[in-house]
Amino acid sequence: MAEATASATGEELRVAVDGPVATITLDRPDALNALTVRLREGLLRAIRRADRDPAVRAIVLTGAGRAFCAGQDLKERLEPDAAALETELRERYNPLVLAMRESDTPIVGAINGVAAGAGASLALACDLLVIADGASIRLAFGRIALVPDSGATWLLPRLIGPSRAAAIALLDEPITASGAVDLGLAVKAVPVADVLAEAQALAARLATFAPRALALTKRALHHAQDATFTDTLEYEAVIQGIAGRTRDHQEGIAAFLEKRPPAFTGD
Ligand code: LHQ
Repeated sequence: MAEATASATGEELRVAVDGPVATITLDRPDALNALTVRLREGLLRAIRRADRDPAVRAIVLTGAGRAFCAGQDLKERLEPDAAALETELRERYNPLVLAMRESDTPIVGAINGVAAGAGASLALACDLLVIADGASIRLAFGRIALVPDSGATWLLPRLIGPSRAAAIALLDEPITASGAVDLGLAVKAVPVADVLAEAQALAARLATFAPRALALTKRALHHAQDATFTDTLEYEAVIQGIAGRTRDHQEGIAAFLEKRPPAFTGD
């Protein structure tokens, strides 16, 4: 496994690439991987870099230690030069969750422990989640008199339905691991010792599919959330045309007819 440790450059995260899977680990375990300016900027760079790398076909996002991510580093908020919340969101959080949503490379969240505040938003912005049995997803904004942000007010109602999202957001109810599976937020809940390996296995499975088709599928699913049925049919026609012109589509048909597994190259 090739390990590139970004902490040498002060990014407070680690990136390890194993074949087609890049694992990004938030690495401030003593502060439950709370997000500093440095960590947010490092994470944005790491996601963009992995997404641009044609050898990387799936990304896993996880946290070091007992938490996934406790959201904004609240101590940093007390520093005299801390930016206004709206500036922080516009300049640092929003680009991060947008990069995750717009990443052509699918992102699997390995939710190893608590995901709170903006950490919950990061979890919601992943394409697939595997969650550890004792972990939880908590909006956690109520306790500090803030509002769910970083996409949570858009993502949560679409992922689990508006009335359940309202109950969770207004009452600041934690979503347990089994709750996350029941709500359809997580693919599975597993013992904490297995969560990273399970997420990496899921990522490796994603990596066997044609990357262009996966990227287009992700785009189509996102597009459909705001489109009419008629618009969606047209969008599907357009992107199916694009997918149909790839070499990987030809390879898929050839492999089917030759009764062998396809070897997709991304072309
Ligand atoms: C932390 C943090 C933390 C610093 C634990 N910061 N140190 C906000 C503003 C700006 C713009 C954008 O939008 C946002 C979005 C947000 O993310 S707001 C929400 C921020 N996050 C929170 O409010 C969660 C705060 N943390 C907690 O509620 C608890 O720590 C949870 C429920 C996550 C875990 O509880 P415990 O397992 O009991 O752990 P703990 O509370 O004892 O924390 C362990 C250590 O981690 C502790 O440090 P210490 O030196 O005492 O051992 C905490 O101070 C530190 N830590 N979260 N966000």
